[in-house]
Amino acid sequence: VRSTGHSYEKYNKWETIEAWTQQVTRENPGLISRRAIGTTFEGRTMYLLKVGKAGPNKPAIFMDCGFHAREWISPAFCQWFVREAIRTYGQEIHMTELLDKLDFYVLPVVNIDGYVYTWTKNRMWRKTRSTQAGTTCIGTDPNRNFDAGWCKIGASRRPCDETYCGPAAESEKETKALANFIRSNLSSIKAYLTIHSYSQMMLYPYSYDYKLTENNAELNALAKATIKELATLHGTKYTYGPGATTIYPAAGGSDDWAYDQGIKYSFTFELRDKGRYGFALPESQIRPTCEETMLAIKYLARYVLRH
Ligand code: ING
Ligand code: ZN
Repeated sequence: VRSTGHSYEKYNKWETIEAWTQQVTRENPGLISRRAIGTTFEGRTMYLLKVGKAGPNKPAIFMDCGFHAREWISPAFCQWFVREAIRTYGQEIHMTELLDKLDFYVLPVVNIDGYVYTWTKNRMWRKTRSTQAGTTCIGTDPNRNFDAGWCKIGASRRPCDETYCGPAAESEKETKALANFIRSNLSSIKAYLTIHSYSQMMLYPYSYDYKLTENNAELNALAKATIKELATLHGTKYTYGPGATTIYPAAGGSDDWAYDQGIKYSFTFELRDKGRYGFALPESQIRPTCEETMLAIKYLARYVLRH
């Protein structure tokens, strides 16, 4: 018999994560606040946590998890991050400085409907669960649905495909809510981080084109240093580079869109592993994966704070 309670070292179902967002906020009022930024196609509430010590005009880092339903290690990492933030604030100098000087916006699960579906019907579901007239196929790929070279490459216009870009950019309630939040907070958001799995990569724009960003040299150096830091804990090897040449060309991704909004530090993380377990990463790997990823995110955040 499995407990229904929340655990940072297990994969938690959505209702458990939802209850956790409320509890962790209640228990840490000086460090966490929670707001709803929208609702999903099936009517679930998208909760966003703001993690940081209150202060005027703080810069912010936005991080989301759970774009793709089957990438369960991703929401597990967002939960782990919040726990580590509250556990180590006032104890560990770097986390203390980070939370004193900036805010982290953490969206624990973007594609909640899809995530629920992976728990109830199909563990390997990727897309949202939206329906539309004219097809019986369900779902849009949320990471092909942003207005960044929308559907021009590495995405499909066929609703039955896994990389369906949707009927229009931001057609999904979930991507629209995320984009609206970022547009409304552009003056404070200095970095955009989106957590996926798997393949152990740190990607930056562009994926929708082979062109390089204006700050490509800086992003390359920062990614190199960040994955070096990640590897110090368990020796986990990451590759890094622009999405189009490092993983594959793919338009409509959130990192490219955030970058083109003016957020100069925009990264997609592809967490463990490299394919042995793939999306079905065992729960025994939640701790080591989250620990090493914490090092990477903290390193990146300190860099952003200094720049
Ligand atoms: N990988 C990403 C995907 O959406 C990606 C890779 C990153 C594409 C950034 C576009 C932009 O296909 C996974 N595993 O989802
Ligand atoms: Zn993904």
